[in-house]
Amino acid sequence: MTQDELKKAVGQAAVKFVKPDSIVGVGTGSTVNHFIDALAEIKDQIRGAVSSSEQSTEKLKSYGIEVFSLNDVDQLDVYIDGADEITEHMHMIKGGGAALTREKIVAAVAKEFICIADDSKQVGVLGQFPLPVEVIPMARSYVARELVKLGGDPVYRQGVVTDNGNVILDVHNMSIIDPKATEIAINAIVGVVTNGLFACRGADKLLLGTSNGVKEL
Ligand code: ABF
Repeated sequence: MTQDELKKAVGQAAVKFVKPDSIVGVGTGSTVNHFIDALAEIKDQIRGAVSSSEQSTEKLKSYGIEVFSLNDVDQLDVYIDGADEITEHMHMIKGGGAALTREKIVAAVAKEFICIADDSKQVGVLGQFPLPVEVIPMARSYVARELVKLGGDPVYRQGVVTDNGNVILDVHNMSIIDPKATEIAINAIVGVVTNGLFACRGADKLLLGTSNGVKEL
């Protein structure tokens, strides 16, 4: 099976975790796009969605799925989202799609975070994928210097402005032995909005697309 077929399989499998008459937390990326396609098939069974990006909002609305403001929702039963890397401990690197801040906000509100990913995303140690860090534009150079002190090689993601009007530094060669400690240390740098480590709040369940079918971990 191709990677996209694996992504489609997990996107479809995630629908069974959507509760009737609920508002669903929806992530961002190509795997999530398959989930949205599948969600559209049962749109009459849900109240709507809270979205983690303008990209997902546009797709949800194109299917006639109501998109709610997170401020109008007390809590979410489930948040469905992809990842760039995920470990056996359910720690992730996310943000390849530049949506990491809103993804982390919606994930924080959800009772259950279900990650959907093809098996190429499963890693032993995080960091092969450059770690995205969302930064207030005026602080970009200062944050880059601070990230170097932490042992990383930050690269400015040219031409990308996030939905929140910020910029992204992709940090290469980070030794992420303790994901929670690294997440906290990067967030402590003044000017950092969010970083793409989802370890303090990791996934609760992983639907992994493999050539032998979808594994629930
Ligand atoms: C999104 O899913 C991002 O956080 C992450 O970068 C992306 C993975 O992209 P894809 O599903 O397209 O492989 O949540």
